[in-house]
Amino acid sequence: MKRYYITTPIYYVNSVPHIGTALTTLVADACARFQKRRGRAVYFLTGTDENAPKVHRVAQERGIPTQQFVDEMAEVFERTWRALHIEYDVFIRTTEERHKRVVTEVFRRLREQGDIYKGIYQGWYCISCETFFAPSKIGEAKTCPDCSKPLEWRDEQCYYFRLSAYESRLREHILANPHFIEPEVRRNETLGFLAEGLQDVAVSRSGAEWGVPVPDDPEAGVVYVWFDALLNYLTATGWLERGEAYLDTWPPDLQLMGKDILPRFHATIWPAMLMALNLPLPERLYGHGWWIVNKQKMSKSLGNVYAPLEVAQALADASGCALPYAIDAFRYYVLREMPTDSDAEFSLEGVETRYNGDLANDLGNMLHRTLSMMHRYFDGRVPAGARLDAGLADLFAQQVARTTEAYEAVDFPRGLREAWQIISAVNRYYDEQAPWTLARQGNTERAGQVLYAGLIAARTLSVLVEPVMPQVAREIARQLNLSEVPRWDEAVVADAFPAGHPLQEPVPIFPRLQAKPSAATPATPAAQPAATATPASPAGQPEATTTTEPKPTAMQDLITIEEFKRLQIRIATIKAAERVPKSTKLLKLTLDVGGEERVIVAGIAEEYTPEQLIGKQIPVLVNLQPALIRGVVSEGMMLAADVDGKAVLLHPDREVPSGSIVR
Ligand code: ME8
Repeated sequence: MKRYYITTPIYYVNSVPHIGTALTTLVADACARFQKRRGRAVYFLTGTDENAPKVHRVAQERGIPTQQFVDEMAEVFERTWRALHIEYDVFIRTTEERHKRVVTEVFRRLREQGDIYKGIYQGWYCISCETFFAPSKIGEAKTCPDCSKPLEWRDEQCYYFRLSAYESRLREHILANPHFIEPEVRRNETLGFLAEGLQDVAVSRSGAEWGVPVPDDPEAGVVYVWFDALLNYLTATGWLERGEAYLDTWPPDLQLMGKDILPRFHATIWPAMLMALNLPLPERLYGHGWWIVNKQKMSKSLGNVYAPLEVAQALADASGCALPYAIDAFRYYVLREMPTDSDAEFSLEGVETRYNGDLANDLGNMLHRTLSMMHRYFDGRVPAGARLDAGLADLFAQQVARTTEAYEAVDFPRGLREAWQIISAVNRYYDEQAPWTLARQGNTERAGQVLYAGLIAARTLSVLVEPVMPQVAREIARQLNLSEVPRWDEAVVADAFPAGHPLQEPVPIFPRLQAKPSAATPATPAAQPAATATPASPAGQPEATTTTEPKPTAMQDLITIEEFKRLQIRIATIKAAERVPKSTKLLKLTLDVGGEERVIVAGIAEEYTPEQLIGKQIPVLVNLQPALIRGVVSEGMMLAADVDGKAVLLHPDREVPSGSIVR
């Protein structure tokens, strides 16, 4: 069966991931998870665009060999995406040999069949947008029509791709397939772009030293980075090596990107290249709007470029929310506020407001108060005979259908609004029925019936939020004592909880924000986030959650063996060690924990040099919540003896396999 193939753009590695690139990748992850939940086999591709002149230029400015620079940056992207709970299937890098082979092969084929021909290029090039512009499109100032940066003049021999030959076929395809380009506004933009007439595009750059060499013509330099980059989507299917088998993935079902790179590149050059290769076109191209910050475009010079993990960490610090759930809360904000047709404002105040309102007050509170009352009045067990009212069952099913339809249309803001209607319905139902009063008056049967609606709603929400907040979904399921998040097509089951089903103790997932989030630093705008007023609990509802975590118990408290067993300590072998920039105390250690690689940050730089550590074996607590330390995601903690505040390393008595359990 063909897999549902989803792609993001591959990102230039001249800068680190930010909320813009995170947006597209998170939307793609949510779509991929949604399709998986619905039972489809999914193939989710993301990666990095490394052969660009601007990438080479930045590496040179920093005095780093370009290959080393792109290796390091690709790792930063992978780590950031993984830390954001993004579950891609393949991470492609355009410096990989398999990709270069595809670029070479396609260039040769199109040249042989006359779709690529040699000419002279005289015109302007924007290195920031990596785009050629005909002299007719350029004004007096010689600046880029897209980004306004100064252009470079090019006068060189080059190869052209015969884009103009595909203009009418492209127009026909767009007109005949209303869903090929979405949303509507992008489709119209593209048709407008085509109406201006398509010119052939330069697809090689002479004199350039970084990129895929033009095949069989060393004088011609390298292949134009966009021609190279677009082919990543084909490389990742194994098109060149797998014969017909690549059709288990090809063509893409959904290609996601920002509006900046849709009309000119993904909706024009890309399908024309595929037509020239006689390959089926993607089913759907979706171009979302941009994040803007303080009503302005994000840019390094304005200092308003947010780093996603720092936003999540600031939220965790300010609220006391565990980092995995704060990361999910960030994901929720991104998908709830995502710019679809037009642009949308990103702000830390907005993150806080959604967190306190939608997550702490609505979702968290519904789960918490329902479980609290189940424990208070029913000893934490589902009472016999309870079942969801038919009216509510219909309403829940209708909201699931609406959410499904919106997610399918990549409209997560609408999908989440529809899902939250279930929470509002339960809150209204509780207000009307007052189960706490029923229980105190001895009408436990009716109280149980009412609370059952809250349980079913929480179960349904675990399904609907999974694409957006996977860890939160799992935690909701755990508190409901379900072995896993239910399947999408079983999101509403009126009698899902049998009589006697034991429920876990409620644990607040989203403690309310009390403090101002500490500023999300390096990549943070000057503006500080505003403190958000804590919305009061709904009046007269004694069971509204107390969301603060219990204070840690006193030091002398003894722990049980069960508590000790929760600590997963393993022996790790140190594979690499380096200083964390601008820190005298911290080292970044890359560990082998039994076939799995982990990075941790350890405060031992004053006692040990990186060189002393390579190959050493140390005990590491591996199930510690990840923490962002000086821009590095630390995924565990090494254990060492503390001698007058100085760390002294511990080693096993003899060498043991990496990953050995300590107990
Ligand atoms: O264009 N708001 O890479 P890139 C929303 N390598 N999304 C944004 C954004 C913002 N303010 N800023 C960036 C490239 N994005 C090429 C792609 S694909 C074959 C080659 C997102 O690193 C959005 O998805 O400049 C945009 O399309 C992408 O980042 C551009 O990433």
